[in-house]
Amino acid sequence: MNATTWKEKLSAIRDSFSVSIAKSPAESPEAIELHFLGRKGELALLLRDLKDIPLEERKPLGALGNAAKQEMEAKLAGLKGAAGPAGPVTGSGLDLTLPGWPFPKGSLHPLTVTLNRMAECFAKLGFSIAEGPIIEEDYFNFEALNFPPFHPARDMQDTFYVDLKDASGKDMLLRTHTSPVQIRTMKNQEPPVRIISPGRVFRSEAVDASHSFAFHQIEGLYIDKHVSMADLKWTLETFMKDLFGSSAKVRFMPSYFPFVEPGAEVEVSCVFCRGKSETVRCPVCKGTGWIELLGAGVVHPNVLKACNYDPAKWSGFAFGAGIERFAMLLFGISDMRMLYENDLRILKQVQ
Ligand code: 2U9
Repeated sequence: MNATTWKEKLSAIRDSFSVSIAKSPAESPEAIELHFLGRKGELALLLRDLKDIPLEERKPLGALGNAAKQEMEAKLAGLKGAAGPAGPVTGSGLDLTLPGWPFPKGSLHPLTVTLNRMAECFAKLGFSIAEGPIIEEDYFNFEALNFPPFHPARDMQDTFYVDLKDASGKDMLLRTHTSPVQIRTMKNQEPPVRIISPGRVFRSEAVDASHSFAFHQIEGLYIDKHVSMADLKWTLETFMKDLFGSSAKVRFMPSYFPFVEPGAEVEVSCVFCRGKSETVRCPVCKGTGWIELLGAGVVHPNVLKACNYDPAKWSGFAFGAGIERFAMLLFGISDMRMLYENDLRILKQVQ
């Protein structure tokens, strides 16, 4: 049994204990006590199962189990009208001074945990967080990023337009990436710049196990003197090793994005089979040993010029990734839609 199953079982015992208590006196307090707290009662049997759980996870579970036991004992004592001298016992056997049932603790959403972990890695490398609007102007989402009007590269990102116009009369849109945040930052700030921009983005795409019309991205931008592809490679390798462990390797494959030149797709060595799916084909890397996780490149001179940065003086790298993809790898989630359905089994697995 693993820790999550153990906690679910404890929660189920507490729920059925509450049901029994509510049925009292039809169910006698003594019978309830025997059933739940007796030597062979449900709680004792569950506490015995702790021995199958790894030592480091066992301690907090033991504390949870003991807390549940104390609450049940207190509740039964109140029911029997034997709360002891501390509490005023009413005629009904109800002690109103007893502590209430603790409210179940919430947990962070897997996407939030993933973003926090990624942001922490980049914080160690000196990146700070920048945020911006979700409803954007064509200029910040496309034009300043070297997508001229009617350029076919705009079709790479099917866009949702909204019924609002910007100052130049163009339709506003839901940002298709978080890159406009970097454009806004560069326009407001002198170099050097070292930022990550996490946030929600929108693309008109059919929903399936690995696509959604609304998802989350994290992008990074580093502008300084003499920044090169080598700096990009070191930064992403350091990030991947921090996130997935020191054996993670990174490789770059040539690719095209209008805002970077050269551009690359970045792959990490498979964190599941570690490239060793010889007998059974690894479902994550499909037996290739590599997983595509990011896009990246050296910032295009046209993008620097649009932000009034002199490309002869300044250079930089940028990268982008979907946070969902990282969350699925970190928490072993096979279908992206599970991240949006609020099923407690998904939400509770992350602490
Ligand atoms: C500025 C200049 C350049 C950010 C970059 C990518 C490559 C990329 C995709 C990964 C998966 C988006 O979520 S995804 O579909 N992103 O491939 N993004 S370079 O480049 C920038 C950003 C800002 C000013």
